[in-house]
Amino acid sequence: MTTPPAPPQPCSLDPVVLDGWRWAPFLDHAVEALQRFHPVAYPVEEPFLRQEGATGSKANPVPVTTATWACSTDKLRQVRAACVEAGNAASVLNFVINPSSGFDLPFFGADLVTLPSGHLIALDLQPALKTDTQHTSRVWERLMPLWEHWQNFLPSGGPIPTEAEPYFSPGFLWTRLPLGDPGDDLIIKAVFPAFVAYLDLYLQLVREADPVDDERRQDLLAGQQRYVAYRAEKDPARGMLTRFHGVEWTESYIHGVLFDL
Ligand code: DBV
Repeated sequence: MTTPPAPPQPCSLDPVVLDGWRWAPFLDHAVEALQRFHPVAYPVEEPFLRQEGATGSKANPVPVTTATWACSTDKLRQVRAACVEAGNAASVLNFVINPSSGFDLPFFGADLVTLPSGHLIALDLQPALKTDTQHTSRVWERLMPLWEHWQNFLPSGGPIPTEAEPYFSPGFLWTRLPLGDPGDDLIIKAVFPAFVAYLDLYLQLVREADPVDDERRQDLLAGQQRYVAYRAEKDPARGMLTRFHGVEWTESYIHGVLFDL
């Protein structure tokens, strides 16, 4: 007797396919660039791999999909992309690389957000230990030329909350762009190449990173935990995700998947 083959299980490495999703080239690039690090699946429960919802009005509902891609590698504890497509209401890629605390590495963070009010772009190599020059100076010295080059093409996004200050680098690329012209063009000509350049530098740092001793690991872990707790507590997407998918799903997603250290 032969048992029928089990249906394929959804997996965090499955490609994210979202109709009309404007950030697809960014995630495709990142997934491709990660291949040489031999990514393995990162456990994500099924309701968070893909979740459908709705926004808009009863008379005019807009379908919403939120999908997750995630992996880990020997030096990266969790690499994850939160992907939201809701037609004219929202299109988002929030992409964070969480290094293992056994390596002296920053976080990679990208928040690429399109709302009816415009695009909001945040890109950074964020420190776990901002006041520790051993942790920051090697990174910032290579990051600042990229920031100086690419921020030039993009208007500043304006002030960020002072309480967020400990979690940003001086190379924080931050802009708000209008929908349509010239925003869409700047996404192709400046935001995409900046994303590629920041990720390139990050992955170069990953290649170069050597294991740290146990005392250093404890310090890095403490810094990472502060950062992740801050991001979970202040997640600017909480309101949007709650409208789309409800409070219970959203809180589990934020604490159990997106910021889970
Ligand atoms: N932001 C997230 C996650 C998102 C997400 C997990 C799943 O951390 C989306 C989606 N960010 C998102 C949305 C908004 C923002 C705003 C939907 C708009 C919220 C709104 O206007 O209703 C950078 N993101 C922001 C803001 C900042 C950041 C400073 C503006 C906040 C405000 O105006 O109140 N997010 C912040 C940051 C990183 C990041 C520095 C890392 C690079 O990911």
